[in-house]
Amino acid sequence: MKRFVTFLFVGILVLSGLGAVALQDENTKVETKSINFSHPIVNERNEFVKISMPKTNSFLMRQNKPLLPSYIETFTYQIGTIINSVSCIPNDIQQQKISKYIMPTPEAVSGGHIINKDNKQVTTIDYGKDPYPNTWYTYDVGRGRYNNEPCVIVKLHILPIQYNPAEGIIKWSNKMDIIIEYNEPKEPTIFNDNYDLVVIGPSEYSNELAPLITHKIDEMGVATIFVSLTDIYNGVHFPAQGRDNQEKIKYFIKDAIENWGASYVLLVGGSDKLPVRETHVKNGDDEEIFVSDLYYADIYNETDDFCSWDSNENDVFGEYNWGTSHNYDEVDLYPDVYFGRLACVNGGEVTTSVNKIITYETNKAYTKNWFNDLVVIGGDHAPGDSCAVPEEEFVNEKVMDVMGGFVPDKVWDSNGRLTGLLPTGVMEINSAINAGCGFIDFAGHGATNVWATHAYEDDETWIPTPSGYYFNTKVKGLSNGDELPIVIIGACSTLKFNIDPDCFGWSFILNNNGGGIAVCGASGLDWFYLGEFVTEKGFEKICIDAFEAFYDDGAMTFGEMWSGAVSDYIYPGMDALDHKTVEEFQSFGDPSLKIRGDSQAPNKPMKPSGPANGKVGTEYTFTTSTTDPEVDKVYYLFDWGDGTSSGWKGPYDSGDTCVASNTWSTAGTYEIKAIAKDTNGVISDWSEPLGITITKNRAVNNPFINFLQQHPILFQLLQRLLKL
Ligand SMILES: [Ca+2]
Ligand SMILES: [Ca+2]
Ligand SMILES: [Ca+2]
Ligand SMILES: [Ca+2]
Repeated sequence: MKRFVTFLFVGILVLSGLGAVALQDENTKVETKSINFSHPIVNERNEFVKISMPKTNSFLMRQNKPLLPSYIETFTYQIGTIINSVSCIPNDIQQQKISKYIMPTPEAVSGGHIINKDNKQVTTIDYGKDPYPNTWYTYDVGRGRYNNEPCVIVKLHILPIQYNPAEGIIKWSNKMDIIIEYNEPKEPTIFNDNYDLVVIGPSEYSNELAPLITHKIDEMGVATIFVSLTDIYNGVHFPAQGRDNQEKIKYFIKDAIENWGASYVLLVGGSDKLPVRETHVKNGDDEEIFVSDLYYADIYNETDDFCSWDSNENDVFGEYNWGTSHNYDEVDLYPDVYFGRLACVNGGEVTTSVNKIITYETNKAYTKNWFNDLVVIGGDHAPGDSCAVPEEEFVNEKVMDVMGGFVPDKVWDSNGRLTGLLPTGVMEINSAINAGCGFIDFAGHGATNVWATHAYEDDETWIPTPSGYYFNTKVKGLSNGDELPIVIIGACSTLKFNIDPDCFGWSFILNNNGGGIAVCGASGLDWFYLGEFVTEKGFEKICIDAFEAFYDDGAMTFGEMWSGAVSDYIYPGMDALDHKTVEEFQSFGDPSLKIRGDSQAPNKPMKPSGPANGKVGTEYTFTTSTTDPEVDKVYYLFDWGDGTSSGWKGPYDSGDTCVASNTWSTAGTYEIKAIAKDTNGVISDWSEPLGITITKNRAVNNPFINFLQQHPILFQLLQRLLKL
C-alpha cells in the first residue's frame, strides 16, 4: 500500500483512468458500482456545526482539519490481477451555505501521555482558504486475504462532501460512480496443499509442541508441520535468505505459502526465544519504537513482491515520518497469512498453552452455552470530553450491538460494579470471568502489567476498587477452568511482551486453571479519540473490528478474526495514528484455533408473536420458531428491548415452537426480537421485531390512590381488608 502519495496522484489517476479505456486490450475487465448518498444533515453543536450524511460508513478524521463523513468500499480480485485504473466520478453535485464553521476533528489522545484537562477540546483550527478535502476520493491497492482466499484488495475512501471555509459552503455529490479496470492473470495461481499450519519456534520447544502437532493433524484435520528456527536459518527446507534472522523467518513464511500452501503461521516464543521486528512510527510526540508482529504476516505488497518493510533500505523498518530526514517506508500491511504468537519463555508455558488449545478444540467450545456469554468491562476513558461520554462503556455497547445473541455481562463504572467496597471492582471482574464466557472486551487504560479506568467524569479516581488497578497477578488467579474467552484489550501496552514477558495480555494464556485462550491488544502506547468518536478511528476501532470480523464476517478461526480486524481497519491515506494502530495490534494465540462450527445457521426465526400492549409488572408470553437447514436442534434467545434477554432456551427440535415470557418494569415502547443458534453454535439472523407498548399499571390520577401507591404496606393492608 502506498503511503500518503494517493492524495497527490488522484487527479492524474482520474484523467489517465478515463483516457485509458480505449487503450485496454480485450481481456481488460471493468467493474462498476454506484453509491448513493442522501442530503447532508447539519446540526449546530456549540460554536460549530456537525455534518452527518445518511448512508456513509466512516469519517474523514485528520488532526486540525474539519470532521467530515466519508465512505469506505472494498473490492477484491484473484491474485495476479493487475489493477489498471480506479476512478470515482461525482454526480448530481449540490451545495448549501452553512452558518458556522464545521466542527474540528476531535483530538486524539493516548493514555500513556499526560492528558491535560484544558487540552481536551479542540476549540479552534486554521481552516485556511482552500476547499477541503481537495479530492472526491482516494484509493489504494494491496495484497492480503479476504474470505479465506489470498487476493488483490482495492479500497476506496470516498469523500462525498467538500467544505469551502472561505465562503461557508458545503458541496456534496449525491451519487458516486466507481469504475475499476483490471486484467486477470492468464492462469490462476494454484498453490500446493502440503501444510495448512506452520508452527515455528526454537528446537528446544519441539517436545512440548509435539502433542499440538498430533492434535491438529489427527483430531482437527489440519495438515501441520513444526519447523525450528535452526532449520530456517540453515536452509533445511528452503534456501535461507534475508539480512537478519527476522527477515530469514519472513522469507521462510513466503516460501511456505508458495511451496506448501500454508495459510496459518504460529510463532512460539517470547522475544528472547523468537526475534521480533521493531517498527518506527512518529505520531505527534509519540516516538515509541514498538514491536509489530504484523511484519511476519504481511508478506506481499500489491505487486506480489516481498514486502520488506524497509523500502528505503536503511535497515530501519516500518518508518513513518521517522528521524530527522522524515523517512517513510512503503508497507502494504494487509496480512497474507493468519498469524498468532504464543510468547512462551519456557517449555512449561508451551505445555500450558498447548493443553489449553487441545482442550478448547476437543470440547468444541463454540457449541457451549458459556461461549455465548460476553463480558464487557469499561468506564470513562477521558473524563472532561466536551460531550461527557464514558468512552469505554460506549465502546462496550458497540461491541454488544455487533455480538447479537451474545448475552452481555456489563462490569461498568455506571452500574457501580467497578467502584464497590464489597464486592470490590476487582472481585466483580473476577466473578464475571470465572462464570465462563466466550469473549471479553476490556476498554480502558493500561501498562504492561495492568488494566485500569476512570470513574465517570472523575480524572482523579482510578478504578476498579480497591486499589484502582486490575493487575496481571489477578488474571493469573482466575479459575474459569476450561471456559476460556478470547480477550480483546483496548488499552496501552498490555501486550508489550518484549519489555514484560509476564505482560497483562499474556497472563491470560499463562494461567493453567483458566484465564483466556487467545488475546488481542496493543504492543505499545495506543491512541484513541475523545467522546463518541472513540469508535470511529484509533485503537478502540480496531478492537471493534475484531468482533465484526468474528460475528459479521464469519471468521472460522482466531487468526481470521485478527487478520479481519487489521484488513478492515486499513484504508487509503492512513495517517501516523492509523499506522501505529494497525502495526501494534498484537495477537497471542493459535491462529488456526477453531472458533465457529461448520454448519449452516438456522433460518431467521419467525417474528415473535404475543400481545402488542401490556401493563408494567405483568408477565407476558411470546413464541417463535424456525428450522435448521441440516435439521439440527435449535436454541432461541429473545431480546426484550429493555436491555434484558431471555437467555438461551433449548435445545428444541427444528421447527418446534419456543415459548418465553417477560415482565417490563417501566412504561414505554419496546421491540422484541428473537435469534436462534443450532447445536453447532452457529447463530441465525435476528427475526423481524414485534413492537409492544407497555403502559403504567392503573393509570388513575387519583391523589388517594397515588398516596397509597407510595405507601405499599398500607396499600396491601387495605387491599386485604377490602378484598380488592
Ligand atoms: Ca527504512
Ligand atoms: Ca500484504
Ligand atoms: Ca469521557
Ligand atoms: Ca445447522
